[in-house]
Amino acid sequence: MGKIIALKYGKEKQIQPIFHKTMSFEKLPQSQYYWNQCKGGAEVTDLRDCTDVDPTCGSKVYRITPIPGESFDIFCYRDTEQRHWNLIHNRQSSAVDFFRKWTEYKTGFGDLTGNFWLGNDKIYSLVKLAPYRLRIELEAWDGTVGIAEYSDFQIGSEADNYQLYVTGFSGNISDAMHKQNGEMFTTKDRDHDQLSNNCAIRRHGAWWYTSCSAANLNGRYEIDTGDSNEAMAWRFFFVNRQHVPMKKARMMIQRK
Ligand SMILES: [Ca+2]
Repeated sequence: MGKIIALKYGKEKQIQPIFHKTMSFEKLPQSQYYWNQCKGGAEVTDLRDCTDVDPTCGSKVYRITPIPGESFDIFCYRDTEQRHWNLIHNRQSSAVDFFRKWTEYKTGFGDLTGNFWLGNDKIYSLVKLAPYRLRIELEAWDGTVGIAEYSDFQIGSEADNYQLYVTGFSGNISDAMHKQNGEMFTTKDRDHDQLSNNCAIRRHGAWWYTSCSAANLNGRYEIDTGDSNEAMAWRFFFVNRQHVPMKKARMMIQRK
């Protein structure tokens, strides 16, 4: 399972997804989440995550239980192929400030139906016990839409500083997450990046920075008036543009 990632800094790191497959999801306790209403008013119970939401059910907030004893609300997004995704990040305006500290990225912040970060602990609860894929949808200020999908996505626990494992790119834009693979999460108050300074401060965000990033989706919400190191940006979204500020961005994961 181990994967050796050759970095540019003259060393190698071993990136290893850890799946604890000993737990059984068939043993989840009976759900009493009356707000998990679907088409026709039918109750959706025992939702492990959005992947299990019936295709006829719409996009909205559901209560899920990815791990027995760990339940939380999440926005389940149904795509054009009627597949539901766990939305872990969404940005569509400047209404929510994303330049926040470690504990806020740990627990999550914002509005699940608007701008938000789900929370690193919750993302870890989702990916801890099963393999997931990641999909990133972006929209530039001129309306151009970009999709980046990764067939394998995982993060570590807080003890591992939520180390990122992401690979298997496909899509119609550049692979800007590649540089972040294997990195730990850095915020303005917790520096785990490769730079002598703090990349979260330099990029006005929080991310799996190297020194620093090709994608910066928690950066400042800015109108595209040119490349910006601090913006919510994606490198080479447009050819020959280094850090292209995005108008919309969202990240979602789905169990495989
Ligand atoms: Ca640093």
